[in-house]
Amino acid sequence: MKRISLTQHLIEQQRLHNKIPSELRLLIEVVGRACKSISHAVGKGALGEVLGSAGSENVQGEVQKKLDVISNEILLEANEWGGHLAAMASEEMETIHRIPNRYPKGEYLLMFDPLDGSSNIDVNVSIGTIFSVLKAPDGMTEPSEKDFMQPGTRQVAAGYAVYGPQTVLVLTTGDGVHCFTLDREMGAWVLTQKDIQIPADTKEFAINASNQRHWFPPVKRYVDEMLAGTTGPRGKDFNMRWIASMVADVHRILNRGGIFMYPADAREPEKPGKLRLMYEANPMAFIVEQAGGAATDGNQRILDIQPEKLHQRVAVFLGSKNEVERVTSYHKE
Ligand code: AHM
Ligand code: MG
Repeated sequence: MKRISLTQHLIEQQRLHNKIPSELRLLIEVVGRACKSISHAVGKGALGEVLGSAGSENVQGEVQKKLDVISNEILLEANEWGGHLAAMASEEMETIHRIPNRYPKGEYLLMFDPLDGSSNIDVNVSIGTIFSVLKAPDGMTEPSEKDFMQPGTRQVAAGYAVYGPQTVLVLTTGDGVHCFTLDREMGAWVLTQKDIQIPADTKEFAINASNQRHWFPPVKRYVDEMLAGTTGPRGKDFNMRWIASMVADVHRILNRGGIFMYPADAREPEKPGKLRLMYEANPMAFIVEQAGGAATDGNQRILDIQPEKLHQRVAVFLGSKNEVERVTSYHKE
């Protein structure tokens, strides 16, 4: 098998479509390199003394794990000095991180969830990194939070890494979705799947069913109909999977279809859903749409949402197109 590295893939894409400016390529490669370091730290587990709580809370009041903090630092340090970024924002930091004055600045904005699936860190279940790239608005001088307030349609790249049995990097620059597997001996990302497509139909769904009593009627109806099996309105049996790491659930859906849901519910109407628009929903929606799937918040396309806050939460329905369209239509009835 001819091995194509991440660098070669990006350079060829750049030649073919003239779509990936060299600064963006550098940025993606730096994020890829940071993900290798995170993968290494994750892989050490107890031997690296990286498990357990860091004894701090993030801006959302969630207890930070040591690996949340380590991963955040790895991404910040890797991306500071390359000259390709104007600023970064992270799920783990209250405000944006400007590039220090000692380094040159570039025209991109990087957002990330450094370690998604925190509840799985200490139990050796797949976790990952999610990232999203925007262009800084024209004429921006000193970056501020409002420069990040761009809808997901403006993303120029998005991706995620999964630290699981294999470490993989899934990437889109708006030209399909491609997957790279980390060759641990060589320390290289090798292209292993090109142009991933999500089947439009599925018999598999993912939702945290422990929240069922809080769901709103459209979600209740949609899940009840699936659970009714062959004699119900859907006329077929559905299987359920919930890993509690969005990266791993989305990765399964990219590979064999399915629908992933983290709905808003009746508990905190002013805080829709659990997942964050900028670090989780937007990048995953971009990837899923590029793979032929769909992503909505129940009412509108996630990528069309105009963000208002850096840490804004949003309801998420994404995956196989026909299923996402169905549950979205139930919200509109
Ligand atoms: P995190 O970024 O703090 O890890 O939270 C996001 C995660 C997602 O990866 C996953 O889909 C969801 O939270 C799981 O939530 P729950 O604990 O309700 O199952
Ligand atoms: Mg997360």
